[in-house]
Amino acid sequence: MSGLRASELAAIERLYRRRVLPDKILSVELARTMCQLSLEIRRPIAVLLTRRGLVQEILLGTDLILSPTTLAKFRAGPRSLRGLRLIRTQLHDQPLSQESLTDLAYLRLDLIGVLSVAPDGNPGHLYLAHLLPPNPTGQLFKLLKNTPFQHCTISFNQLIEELESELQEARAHYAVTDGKESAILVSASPQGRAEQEDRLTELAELATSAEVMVIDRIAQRTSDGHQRYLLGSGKLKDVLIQTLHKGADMVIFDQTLSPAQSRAISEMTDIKVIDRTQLILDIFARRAHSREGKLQVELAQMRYLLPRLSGKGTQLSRLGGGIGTRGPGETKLETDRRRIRDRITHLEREIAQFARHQDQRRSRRGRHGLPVMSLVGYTNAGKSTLLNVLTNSQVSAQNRVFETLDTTSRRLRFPQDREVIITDTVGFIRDLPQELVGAFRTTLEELREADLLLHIVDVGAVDIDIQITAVVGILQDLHLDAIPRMLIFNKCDRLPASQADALCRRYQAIGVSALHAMTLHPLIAQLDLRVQSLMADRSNAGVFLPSDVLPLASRP
Ligand SMILES: Nc1nc2c(ncn2[C@@H]2O[C@H](COP(=O)(O)OP(=O)(O)OP(=O)(O)O)[C@@H](O)[C@H]2O)c(=O)[nH]1
Ligand SMILES: [Mg+2]
Repeated sequence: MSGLRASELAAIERLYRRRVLPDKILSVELARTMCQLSLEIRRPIAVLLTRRGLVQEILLGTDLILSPTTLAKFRAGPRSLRGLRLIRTQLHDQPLSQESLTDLAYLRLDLIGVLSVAPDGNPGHLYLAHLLPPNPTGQLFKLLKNTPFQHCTISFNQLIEELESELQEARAHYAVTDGKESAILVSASPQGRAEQEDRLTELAELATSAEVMVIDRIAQRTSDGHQRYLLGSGKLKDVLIQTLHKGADMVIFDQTLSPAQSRAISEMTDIKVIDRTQLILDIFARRAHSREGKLQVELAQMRYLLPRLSGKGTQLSRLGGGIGTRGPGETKLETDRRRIRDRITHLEREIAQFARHQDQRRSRRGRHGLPVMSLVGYTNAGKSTLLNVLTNSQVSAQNRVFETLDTTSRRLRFPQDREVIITDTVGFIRDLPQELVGAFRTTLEELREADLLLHIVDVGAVDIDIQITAVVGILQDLHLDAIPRMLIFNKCDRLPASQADALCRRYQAIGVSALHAMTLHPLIAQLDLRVQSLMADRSNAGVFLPSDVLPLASRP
């Protein structure tokens, strides 16, 4: 409030003492004083009024940034209004600006109004707008007919009551989410349209896998990835407005939000905003069944959270329950950095113990001398389905990403009693969050034991090159690229036979359809050949080979 005299400041401060009756938008006295003061200081003055008619905040100028106290005290959800209205004076008589309407929508104010100051310092015209419930025309707000202030007869409490009940009704019609959380997906990157769309499709699969209903997707091309909010503040407001208007519970960004960006966004809105990594962590938290898996997910969540703590502890509670905060970490969200660090150390220790046991398990298995073949590949490629059909097992296989988290090993017996161990592991995804690669290192350590990696690809996926490259990249990161690999194109039934054949030839892959056991013969024959040569190599190297393998009944 620079450049003002002490007397002017005192007069402005006194506005806090004013009360407005519940059925009035603004009292005559308050309107008069605001207009006179405004003329005196040659600046707009705005008051934020509560439903009880108290002045919550006074703002000078036209920028509207609510204080953290106000944001925390008056919350707005997608289906409710904030319970605050803003009335601002203006020295020139003009309709509500686009900026004001944006503020109305993204802050979900009860009402926004501008009151023109007449040249004699009296209240002039009053321009008003309020939000609309979701409607077929997609209109966000309604502009009320402007009137001279003294002729304004609108009863505020009646208006707001009607509006609230319309919002409730519209909610029943529009947001049919079966009690699920719902989200708007946003990609903000310099990538081209097609690539962004592909990625949004994958993000939608991830959301579905986390049981989040996708209400809309927004692709925004940005030139610079290092913005304060990941995308421009105007565009971010747009996204938040859409989210609220369509009744979504949260925004999910395809790009990773830096800790600074997460904080900046959470200061601007109380809508839940998460990123792809948090979504993936959430899915992992849902799917982790084994004790080790749970520890690994919790470790990843803690590592992700640590730099995002503001130190105030309030940032975390902003996230609320549900997506992005689910899982073993849930009860610890209120704890401070120190306790999270302690927890991380503890988890690391426990996981290291598991890793030692796993080594022992592996060496026991190693004694049988059976070759190990590990299924690797993009998530949802059909790895578990293939393991099931090859080994007559019942590992869970479903049409949703990250179905498998825990490693499973089964025996596969070929004719002439040759046997191998086949292991199924967690699927890969492009840009696998670093937190997860680190946390799943022990699970992925299993792959180190493999004599052969069976790289399973969903041949019907729109972007098989991207998926293959992502998997190969992760194998390189894990230093597993020296292990021989066999490329297997699964789900050939999804393409016309000629097209599937052509793709298999082009990539030198073996085509199968795990859903149709008959199609597996060429693969089994190939695997048998590889096993024979593996065994031959081993016996040449003097490795012990069991002449007669364990009976199938003792499958692990
Ligand atoms: N059309 C068709 N669908 C298949 C085939 N193989 C698997 N599927 C389906 O693909 C979906 C994913 O299969 P999963 O075996 O769970 O895939 P996964 O690679 O183990 O996936 P994650 O564990 O999530 O990494 C399931 O709905 C399967 O029924 C196939 O040959 N053809
Ligand atoms: Mg699986």
